Order: sequence, then structure tokens, then C-alpha cells
Amino acid sequence: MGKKVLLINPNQYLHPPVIPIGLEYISHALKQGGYEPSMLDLCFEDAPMQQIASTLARFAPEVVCVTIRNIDSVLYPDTEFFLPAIRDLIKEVRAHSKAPVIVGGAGMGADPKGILSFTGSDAGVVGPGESILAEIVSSGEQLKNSGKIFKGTPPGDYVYSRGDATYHAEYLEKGALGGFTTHTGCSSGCPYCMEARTAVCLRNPVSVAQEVAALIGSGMDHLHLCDPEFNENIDHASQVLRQIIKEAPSLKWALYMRPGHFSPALFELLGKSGAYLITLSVDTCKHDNSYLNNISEMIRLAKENGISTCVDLLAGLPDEEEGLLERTLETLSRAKPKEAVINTTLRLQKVLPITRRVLNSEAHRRHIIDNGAGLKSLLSPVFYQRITPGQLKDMTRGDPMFRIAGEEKIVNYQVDDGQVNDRQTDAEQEIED
Ligand code: B12
Repeated sequence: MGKKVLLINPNQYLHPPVIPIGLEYISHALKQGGYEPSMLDLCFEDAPMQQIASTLARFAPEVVCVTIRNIDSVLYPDTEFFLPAIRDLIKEVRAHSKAPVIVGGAGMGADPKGILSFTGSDAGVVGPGESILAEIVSSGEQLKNSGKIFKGTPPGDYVYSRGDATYHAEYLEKGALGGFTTHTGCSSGCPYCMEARTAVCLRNPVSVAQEVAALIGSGMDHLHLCDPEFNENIDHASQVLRQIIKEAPSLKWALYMRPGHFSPALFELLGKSGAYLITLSVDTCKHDNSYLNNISEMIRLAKENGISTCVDLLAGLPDEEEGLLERTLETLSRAKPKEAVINTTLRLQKVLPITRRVLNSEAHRRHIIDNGAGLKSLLSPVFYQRITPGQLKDMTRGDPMFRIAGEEKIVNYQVDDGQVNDRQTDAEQEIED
């Protein structure tokens, strides 16, 4: 057996809980490479520190990997900042083990060096971890205290073997969905998103469908896509759908899409594949004239194929064209998606073009919401809010189709045909507290 690698999931955020699919993929790849991975999932652990101590004593790993999926909850108000708890957890690892600690995960892109130094880790990876982790673990490279940041490389063509419904019973009971990917990376250039312009690597459609079929076979027939946006490449998306229809006919799934990059045939295939909910990511950046028409057309085509659409609208950007938000709201009022969630409170992360734009202008800086510590590093949550929720409420004139982001701790798939699963309003939370 190759080196022993402990994979720790520290994510205890439960709105909703999320199965650590990134670590499942890495675990599969490490096993394929002859390593001995072991998973320590702390999601539902009441005593995580004790679990860490006992696991390290029992398993004695040569490398410890910690996934950082979110650095914060991005919601405002009631923002939760997750890095301090992860830093404490890594301290606990150090107290019981001399193994180097490597961090990686979807949150890393926000500020790789900053996250490394905040958490006191030895090295970090940005991007997919499957291939690079095996390389750095086997290279004998000095990782301890190295401060090195490695760039993830495209994963191999795997049909990942994954935890099944029994293994994930607690997740499923508490409202989580199984997940799968069709590609990594995103070619869009959204100035507010840390996934923008990350290297795109399309997975083999046959492998994707086989993974989905295996998840369904294990009892998980309700899944959520874990791509940035499904319609990265229409030809590839269509091939994936054809394979899913063939291999996994009983699938029910929710997905993310971006405006444009679609055809009526793509929506027909989506309907046949069991897609029931599209989250369409819309913004008020400068786009060509077809943008708003595309949004209406996509909502219409989705309806025609029996699929609901929730629009995630990000607006109130610095330098936004005057009247564009109003025009976007009018378009949505006419197109009537199932719901439109509007967010005008932007999380400013160090790497984002939008952050530079805000910080470089006195006029924009006036709209920063900062807890004091944040602006120095931008690691702890700092927001930009030019349009307040109150102003938004006036603009949407009480239309119940519109919801203001941050008012409730839910994601779109939890709002199902008028029935909200585990829906908890801030008022209810206060009563409980
Ligand atoms: C799908 C998704 C969801 C779905 C998940 C559904 C499901 N069944 O899993 C839902 C809708 C539930 C969701 C919810 C939330 N999400 Co979300 N989500 C995503 C999305 C699009 C994909 C994540 C994913 O699973 N990717 C697929 C897996 C395979 O990739 P991965 O986890 O990144 O792992 C790979 C690499 O990162 C790396 N890696 C991972 N760990 C490690 C560890 C080591 C040591 C190494 C070396 C490498 C490594 O290798 C892995 C394999 O290639 C990402 C954006 C993105 N494209 O990354 C946002 C994203 C992760 N979400 C985000 C947020 C904010 C949230 C919420 C907080 C939203 C909210 N306010 O409600 C919640 C949090 C829920 C929770 N409990 O954590 C943010 C986090 C940003 C931040 N500030 O840190 C992201 C990055 C979106 C964004 N651009 O802002 N989400």
C-alpha cells in the first residue's frame, strides 16, 4: 500500500448539509493510484476535536488533507465565517500529528495565499485535486512549512465510485442531495465570481452517466449538479444528456445554467433526462442585446419541457448601466419563472475584478459593509451594497415571485412546488434562539 492520506471534511454548515463530493473524487483517485486514503467527515460531529485526536492516533496518516469548500456563507446579514473554526481544527491536527497539512477545495480560489497563512497549513491546491495530490504526495517534496500553492490539473477519465445512500443516510435525512459533475471550470468572465475563467475540462459523457446510474442504483435518485453551469458547451451537454437518458432513466435532478448557450433541442433533452429545476444565474453586467431575450426564451423552453426555473439575479453592481435592473425585473415579471432571488449585496473577495473597482473609487467605497477586520485582507466577509433590500422591495412592488437573498437560509431546490423543506425564516430562527 502507498502512503496513508487522511481526508478531512470540516464543513458543518447545515443550510443544507452538503456531501463532500470533492473528497469522494479525490479518495477514488488516490485509491486508483495505490494510496491509502481514509475519510473523516465532521459534518454532523458534536465533538470534532476528539474525533480528530482519535482518528490521528488510530490511522497515523503521512499526509493530512482538509477541504475548504466555503470560506463563508456569502449571505448578508447573518454571515457565517468558517475559516476560524478550520484554523482551530488544523491546530488540533498539529497537536497530534507531524504529517504535513494540505488544504484545497472550492473556497480556495478566494485568496490561496491568504487562506494558507490564516489556517496555518503547510501547502495548498487550487483547482481539481485528483492528479496533483497523488503527484505531490509521491514526489517526496518537502511540504512541511513550505507555503507552496499548487495548481490542480484536469482529472483522469474516472467513473468515480462514491458513498451510497446508506453511507450518506444522515445527509439525505437532513435535506442533502447527492451530486455529480460533468466538467470542471468555467469560461464565463463574470467579474464578481471566483470561478470565472478557470480552466475548463469536460468529462467523458459515458463516465458521467455511469456515475449517475451507480448513484441511482445505490438509492440516490434525486441529485444536484455540481458544475459551475451545465451549459458550458452545448454539444458536450447534449451528449451527457443522451447518455443519462440511456443509462439513468429514473433520475430527478436540479442544475445551474447561464443565459445563452442553449437550443430548443437541449431543453427537450433536459426534460427527458428528469431535470425538474434550473437555477438560471442572471446579472446586470454589460451584455449584448440578446441577453434579456435569451433569459425569457430559456424560461419559456424550460416550462414547455416541464422544468421550473429559479432565477438567481445579482444586481446593484458598481457602474451598473442606469435602468438595467428595472429592465431585467420587467423581463422576469413577463417571463414568470417560478421564483427570482435577487441579491444586491456582493461579497468582495481579493481576487475579483469587482473588488478592485470598488476599492479604487471613493464613491464606491461608501457602499462597503465591513466588520472592521475584513478590509485588510478581505478574507473575513466584506460586502458592497449600493441597493438596499428595502429599495429592492419597493422596486419589486410586493410581487411574491421575487425573493430577497439572505432573508432565509435556503437554496433553490428546497423551495419545491410551494412546499419548502426545512425552510426557516430569520423570525423563526430568532424564536428558537
Ligand atoms: C453545486 C454547488 C452547491 C450545491 C451543492 C449540491 C450537492 N449535492 O453537492 C448547493 C446548492 C447545495 C450549494 C450550497 C451552498 N453553496 Co455552493 N456551490 C456549488 C458549486 C457550483 C459546485 C461545488 C461542487 O460540488 N463541485 C464539485 C466537486 C467535485 O469539486 P470541489 O468540491 O471543488 O472539489 C474539487 C477541488 O476543489 C479539489 N479539492 C477539494 N477539496 C480538496 C482538498 C485538498 C486537500 C485538495 C488538494 C484538493 C481539494 O479537488 C476536488 C476534486 O476535483 C460551487 C462552485 C464551484 N464550481 O466550485 C459552489 C460554491 C462552493 N458554493 C458556494 C456557497 C457560498 C454555497 C452556500 C454557502 C450558499 C448559501 N449561502 O446557501 C451553500 C453552502 C452549503 C454547505 N453546507 O456547504 C461558494 C463558496 C464561496 C466561498 N465564499 O467560499 C461556491 C464556490 C460558489 C461561488 N462561486 O461563490 N452549493
